[in-house]
Amino acid sequence: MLKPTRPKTILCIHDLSGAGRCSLAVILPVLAAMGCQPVALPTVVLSTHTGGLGEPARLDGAAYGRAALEHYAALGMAFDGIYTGYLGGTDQLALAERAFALWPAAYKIVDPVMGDNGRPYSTVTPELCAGIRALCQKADLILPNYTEAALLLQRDMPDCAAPLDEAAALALAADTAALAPIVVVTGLPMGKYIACAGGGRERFVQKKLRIDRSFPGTGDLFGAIVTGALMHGNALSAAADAAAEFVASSILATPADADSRLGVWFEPLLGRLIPPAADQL
Ligand code: PXL
Repeated sequence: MLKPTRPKTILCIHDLSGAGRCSLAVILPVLAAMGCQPVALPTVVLSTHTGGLGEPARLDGAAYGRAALEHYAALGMAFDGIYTGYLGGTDQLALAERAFALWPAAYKIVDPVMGDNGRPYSTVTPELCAGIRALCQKADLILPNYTEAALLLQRDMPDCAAPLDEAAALALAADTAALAPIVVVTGLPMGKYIACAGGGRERFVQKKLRIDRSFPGTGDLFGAIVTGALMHGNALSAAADAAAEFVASSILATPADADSRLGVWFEPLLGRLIPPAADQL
């Protein structure tokens, strides 16, 4: 019997939305299924995400998060990765900055959650946007969607209905990679395909047949799988391909009459993410 290796430990700094299948509610099960140990640091606890389910009940996590980080540091915990997402405000942004300072050797993944479909989220102020841009500059990998790439580059909001060609997708990824060593830009419209593009050390465009249904939380699903796959030593393009495939399968597994505000039905597919046991390789 081989001795088990310590699971990769990833500090996850995102909101916890109870209903609606996004952020930590998606990231924790995905990373655990992939054999990683996620450590949750909720930036804010919400009854639901903010995408069309009314005004959520809200518990601010900033003071809790500051104390939790100091506790983990006092315990001498080490993190292989730090993965940040929805931050809610500048107090929550400070949690991500503090974590980066406490664990400089961790692999840092920033999903600059700020908007979608050509519009910033209502909670995103110019100050928060500037802070998230600065956080990206401290990251190893950033995962903006098409809208967020434009926000990071201080460009006009994109027309998400106007198709990009491959050269434009690669150019956008390369421009965004000025902020961090590697980048994957997601949600790029390419005619009947939807694509993600890698920039920086790896350059690629991956197209998936477009499924014209939109759900909250698919960016979190994508980011969690990329994170888990990279932690296992996969190349970025392979990680992005696996993530895009799982997101597409989860959308297809969601009945057409399901309430799209509640996200994709990924739970029955989680088993696909479980790595083979070392003695079965
Ligand atoms: O998945 C993005 C996301 C995360 N967290 C919260 C959100 C959203 C998108 O709407 O509202 C709270």
